[in-house]
Amino acid sequence: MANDQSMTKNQKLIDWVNEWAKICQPDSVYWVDGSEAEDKKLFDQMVASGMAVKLDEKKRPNSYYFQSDPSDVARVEDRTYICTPKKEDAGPTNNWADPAEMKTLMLGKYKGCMKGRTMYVIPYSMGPLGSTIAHIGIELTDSPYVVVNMRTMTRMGKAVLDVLGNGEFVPCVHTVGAPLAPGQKDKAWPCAPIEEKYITHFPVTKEIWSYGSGYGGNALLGKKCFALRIASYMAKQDGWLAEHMLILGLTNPEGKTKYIAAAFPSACGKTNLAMLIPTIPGWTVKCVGDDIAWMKYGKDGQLYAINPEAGFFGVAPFTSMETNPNAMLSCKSDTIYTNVGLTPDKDIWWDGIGVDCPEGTITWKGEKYTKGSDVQVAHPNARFTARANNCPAIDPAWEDPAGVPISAILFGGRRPSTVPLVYEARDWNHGTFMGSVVGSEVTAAAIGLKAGVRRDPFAMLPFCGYNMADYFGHWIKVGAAAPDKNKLPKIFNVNWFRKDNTGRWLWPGFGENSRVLAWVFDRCDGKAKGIETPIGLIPEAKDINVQGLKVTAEDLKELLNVDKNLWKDEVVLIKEHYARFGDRLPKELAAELEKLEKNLA
Ligand code: TSX
Ligand code: MN
Repeated sequence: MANDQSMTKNQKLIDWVNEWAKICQPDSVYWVDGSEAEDKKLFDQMVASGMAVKLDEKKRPNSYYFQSDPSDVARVEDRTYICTPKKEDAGPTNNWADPAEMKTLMLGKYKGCMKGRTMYVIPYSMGPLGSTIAHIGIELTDSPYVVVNMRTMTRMGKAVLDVLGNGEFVPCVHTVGAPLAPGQKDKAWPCAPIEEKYITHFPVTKEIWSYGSGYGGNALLGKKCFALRIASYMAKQDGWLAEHMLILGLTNPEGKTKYIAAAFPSACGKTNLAMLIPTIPGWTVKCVGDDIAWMKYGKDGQLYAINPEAGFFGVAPFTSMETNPNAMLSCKSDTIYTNVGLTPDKDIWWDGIGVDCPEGTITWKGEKYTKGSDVQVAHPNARFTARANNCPAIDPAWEDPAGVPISAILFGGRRPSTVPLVYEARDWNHGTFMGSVVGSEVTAAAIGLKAGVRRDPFAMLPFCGYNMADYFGHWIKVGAAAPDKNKLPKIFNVNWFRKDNTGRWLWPGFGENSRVLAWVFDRCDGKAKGIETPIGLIPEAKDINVQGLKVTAEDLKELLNVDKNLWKDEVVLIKEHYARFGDRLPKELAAELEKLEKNLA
C-alpha cells in the first residue's frame, strides 16, 4: 500500500491534512505506517544526512545518537500557551493568548514553513489500541526525528487509522520552523530561534499547534501537550483524571499486588521510583508507567489507570546501574539518545553513569573531551527514548486496556525539613489539599529566584490545560462522585529528601523507599496503624522496617516528627501560594487549610 491518504477513508482527516499541506507547502506528504521497514529507512536517511549517528551494534543494538541545536534543549515554558476564549479560564499559572489572535499570528509563520521538507502524517494512540480509556491523535510534522521518537513513545501507524475509522482525533501540527530554499543545505538539527518558538494549545477545540522546536515535549505532541494539557481539559469535561503520575505495581511477600500512582515535581526521581528494586525481602515492584496516568472509575467503582504512553523519555544524567538498573537495561537496545556524550567506540556517556568519561568522547555540542578539560559532555536535560517493552520490570498488566486498579496515590517533593517521610490523608479532600500544596525547596542558586519552596501543585504546574483552581475543584468533584467512597484510593505524601541540621540525608532513598511503600501497602490492606497528627496520619516507628539500614531510632523519630512550629510557618507559605488563585480556590481547600491551622494551634 502507498504511504498516502489511501490509508484511510476518514474524509475529515484527509481534508485536514490537505488543508495543512496547502499552508505549509512541503515538497511531499508521507503517511506513516509504523512498520519496522519504515523506521529503518528513516534512520538510514538521517544517518546519511548527518542528523544521526548509528551506535555500535554490539554495545547498543538498533540505537541512534542525536545532538540538538544548542538553543533547543528543553521544553520552553515561557513560549507555551493555553488559548482559551477567556483569560481567566487559563488561570494565573498559564501563559494565555486569545485563540483567534494566536491562530492569525501562527498561520503567518506556518505559511511555507515546510518548503524543501517532507510532511509526515503520524496517526497515534495514547493508550493501548482500542482501550476505552485511550484517545487518538494525528500529528503532522516535518521532523523525521519526531517520527522515530513517536514510534517508541506511542502506538503509531496504520493500525491506529484502522481503529480510528471515521472517528474523532486530536489534530496536532508541528514544524521545526526552518524552511529550505532550493539547493539550501539542511542543518543537523533545524529549528527556529527561541523568540519564534510557540507551543500552543486550544483546549476548547482540542487542537495543538507547535512551531519552531524539535525537542521533546515541544515536538512529541502526544506526551505533555496531548496526554496532559489537552487531556486534563477533556478529563474535567468528562469526569476522569489526566495526571502527571507514574504507576507501579507493588507485590507483598504473600503475592498480593496493589497498584500505586504517584506525582512528584521534576528532579525527585519519578522514573527511579517507577522501576524501583525493593531491598526488603519478598517484595517486588513492577512498572506500568513513569510519567502520565489516565484514570477513570470502572464498573466496580474502583479507580483504574492506564499509562497512555508506550515508552520512556527519560533524563539520562545520573541514571546508572546504582540508581536505576531497570532504566539502564531499558535503554540497552532500540533506543534514541539525544544530547548525551558519544564515545570513540560509538557508545554513549553521561555524568553519573558510573564510569569515567573515555578520552576523546564527543560532547553534546560536538567538542572533544580530554581529561581535565572543562567541557560539558552531556547536557543536563539529555534524554533516552526507550521502549517500555524493553524494561525488565515492566508490569504484566501494563497494556491491559481496562487499566490497573489504583489503591493509593502518592504526592511528594524535595523538602529537606518540615515534611515527614510519609503521612496519610484523612480523606479524599484532605488528599486533594496535599496535592495542591506539593512543592520542592529550591536554593538561591537557581538564577533570579529567591530560596524557598517552589510550589508545583500535583506536579501539574507546567501541564494543566486550564485554570489550576478549577483543576483543584475537579479533584474535589471526582472524589464526591466516587461510586463507592470505600473504594477510593488512599492518599499519601512522601518525602525522600529530609536532612538533619548538619545537612546529612536522613533517609537512604532509592530501593530503600520500598520500606515506606510497604507501610502504604499495609495501610491499604487494613493491616498497619496510622497515628493521628495535626497534618494527617503517620506510621508507628515500629511499622517502618529499618533493619539493615544506618537509620538510627533517633533518625527515624526525626523522619516521622511533626514540628508544630515549622508547620505554622508552612501554613503562612501555603496561604501565599493559595492567594494566587483568589476566590476561584475551592472552598473545600480553604476549609482544609483552616482545619490544619486549628490543629496546630
Ligand atoms: O530518585 C531518587 N530517589 C527515588 C528513588 C526511588 N533520588 C535522586 C533524585 C534525583 C533524580 C534520590 N536522592 C532519592 C530517592 O529516594 N533520595 C535522594 C537523596 C540521597 C542521595 C544520596 C544518598 C542518600 C539520599 N546516599 C547515601 O545515603 C549514601
Ligand atoms: Mn514528566
